[in-house]
Amino acid sequence: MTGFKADFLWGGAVAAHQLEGGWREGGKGASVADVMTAGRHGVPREITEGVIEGKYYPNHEGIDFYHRYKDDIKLFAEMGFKCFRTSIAWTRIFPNGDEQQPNEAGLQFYDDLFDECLKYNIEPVITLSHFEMPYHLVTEYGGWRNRKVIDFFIRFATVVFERYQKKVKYWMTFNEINNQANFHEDFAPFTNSGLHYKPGEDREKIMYQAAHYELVASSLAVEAGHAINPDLQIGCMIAMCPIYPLTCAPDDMMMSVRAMHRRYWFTDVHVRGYYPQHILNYFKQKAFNLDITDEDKQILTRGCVDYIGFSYYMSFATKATEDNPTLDYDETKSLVNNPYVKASDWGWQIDPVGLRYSLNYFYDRYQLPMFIVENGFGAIDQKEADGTVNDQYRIDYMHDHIREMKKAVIEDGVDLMGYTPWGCIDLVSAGTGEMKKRYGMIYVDKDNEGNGTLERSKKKSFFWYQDVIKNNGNNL
Ligand code: P53
Repeated sequence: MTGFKADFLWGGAVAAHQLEGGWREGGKGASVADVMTAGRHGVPREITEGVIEGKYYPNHEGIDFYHRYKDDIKLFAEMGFKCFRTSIAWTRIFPNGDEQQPNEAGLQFYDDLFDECLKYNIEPVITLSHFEMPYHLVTEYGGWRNRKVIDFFIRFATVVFERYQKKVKYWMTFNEINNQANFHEDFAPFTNSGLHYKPGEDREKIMYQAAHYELVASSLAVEAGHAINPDLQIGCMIAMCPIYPLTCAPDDMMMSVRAMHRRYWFTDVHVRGYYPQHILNYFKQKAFNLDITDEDKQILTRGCVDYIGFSYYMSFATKATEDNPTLDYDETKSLVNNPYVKASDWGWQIDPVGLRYSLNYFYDRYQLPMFIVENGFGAIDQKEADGTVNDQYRIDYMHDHIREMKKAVIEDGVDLMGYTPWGCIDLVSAGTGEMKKRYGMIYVDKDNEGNGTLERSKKKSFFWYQDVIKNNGNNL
């Protein structure tokens, strides 16, 4: 191997709720993203009981991609994209989630969107559930804590697999399914699983139950997708933030292993079709008594994923402490700063070598093709007087990460399908709801309060990435 494959999937990634807007158009229902206000670094987004008048919900308008997608895809084509990763908003297809029949206007929207991509030979890469489940499923069913949601999801998945099987080959089931390992905070359980905890509930147990139903649903979706069209490639999607030991003290190393267990067992189930023993022991130790039936276990073996999609932004570090003799991992308490790397303005530790490490971690375990479906640098951009944005820091970030992924391919021999940097066009941040945490290579004129013309312009990184794609990464 001397470089990336000839058909390497260079592109960009977004999610429906972060850019489409049009939250009430074409019959769309409200999703979990539609009841989240804007926060900022250190100030969580508020999850409101329904949409409350007078509050600002940044996802309602997004960057108005719903109306502007043709112009935006034209810019992606100009950059040379081979693929474009987005999600299908479940609420455009089943506005409440529990209907029997899909909403034709929503289906038509994605037909048009995919046709527009294909016009430029851009392959759509589609996530089924990216932090945007119908809000109705939260209020009426309690989100993924309820087994019934599996059926609703499978109905949705089957409808879109059937409808788009000739237009979309690459799919993923649940975006960053393992974010909810951070169940002490409200954000991840709500966005992953529609879990709105009541005071006093056993958050951890409910999270594991919800994740189990999602893993069963993912497996059923993979099985259904392959039955509809065996050519479909259906992957999982894991938020990969490797957790290093702070030192080589044996207990720190073991703490890192235990932390990785707790954040990445999801991948084992997706790939191998069964739970790893350590997590079963943990369930027993905690006396969780989860609803995992023999039939579920059967289902899990039948829908193993075709590839591993993952996001990579940063690495974490952890250490053993005296008040934690059992080396138990708690994501809100167990992470420490890594003194060897710098962090972004939002505290995300920048670690390109960690991407090479992650590719090796996955490939050593699973030997499946991998797809880096998110990577990027959330930063504050300054528009110059002449309208340009000199985002050299973003170029540096991507350059360094692509260099490391190239080493993983050429020297370590991992099987890598593609690379789609996150937020190829500026969009609403998932974690904070801000606009000013920008990832794009295309600038969008809109601020945190929702003001701006929504006009698009090319940043310096636009031309840099165009060149990378043209050279299939050989120029780096
Ligand atoms: P924002 C946490 C850790 C890693 C990735 O994130 C994460 C999160 C959640 O914030 O999310 C993914 O916008 C996610 C995207 C998101 C992107 O990373 O918080 O799949 O929806 O926008 C970047 O800076």
